Amino acid sequence: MLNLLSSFLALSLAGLLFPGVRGHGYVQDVVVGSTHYTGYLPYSDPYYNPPPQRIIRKIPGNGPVTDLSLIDIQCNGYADGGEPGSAPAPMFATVPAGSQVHLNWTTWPDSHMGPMITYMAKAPSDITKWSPGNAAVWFKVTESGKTADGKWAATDILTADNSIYTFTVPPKLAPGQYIVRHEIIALHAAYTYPGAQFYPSCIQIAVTGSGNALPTSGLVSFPGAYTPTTPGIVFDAYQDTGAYPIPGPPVWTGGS
Ligand SMILES: *[C@@H]1O[C@H](CO)[C@@H](O)[C@H](O)[C@H]1NC(C)=O
Ligand SMILES: [Cu+2]
Repeated sequence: MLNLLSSFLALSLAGLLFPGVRGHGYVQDVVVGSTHYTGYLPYSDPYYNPPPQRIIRKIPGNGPVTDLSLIDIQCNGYADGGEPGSAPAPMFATVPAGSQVHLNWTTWPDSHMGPMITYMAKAPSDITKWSPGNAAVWFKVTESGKTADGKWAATDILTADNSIYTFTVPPKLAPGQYIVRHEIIALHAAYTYPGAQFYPSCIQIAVTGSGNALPTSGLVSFPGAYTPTTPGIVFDAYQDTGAYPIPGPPVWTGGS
């Protein structure tokens, strides 16, 4: 009882002091090997002059995108000063093919169950100047939805892993510059469309190595890859205790 009361008080206090912190989230840190790259921090970075140099494309805040037709669905960026969404960031991380990338999410709310999905797109030129727009350039490298015993990638597994999501860059992936588009789709209101909440994050990396694998077909665009009728976009996470169909194309396995 005392415990309950004190956690209730702590939560209410946190809600009063940090009203923006209670819901939603974003990737706040990227770890490759022993190197940390702070993510784009939407509540402090814009107030620095000059702004800190990041490897993650800027986002407006910790909230979701819900309209699948907008460019915002690509990187949680919006058309801004003539930029067609997903304004490039000035830096990138160097990642050897086959190595792990750890994405540190802000504390994810328990209520926001859903899948975690990661795509990549190879930049045809300097990644710090490239925006894919509506081009079909994305391939899926990993996905996790709901396990057979009902555990969601977010929040169950993410929280058990201290809010760190880890994926491996395909070992045979051709070297070059890539955008990693990583997202959580929160399904707590996805029983209708619009309803599902998309939290994409675009991380700029340079992949090194001697691989030469690259998908040549099945590439998708954002917006475009998901529509209101794509399986998994409308899903009643409370009533439907069956398997969850993760939206988007199959995972590309040609680089493993
Ligand atoms: C995730 O990032 C936060 C903020 O920088 C930090 O406090 C926390 O220790 C990081 N978590 C891990 C497991 O590295
Ligand atoms: Cu939310």
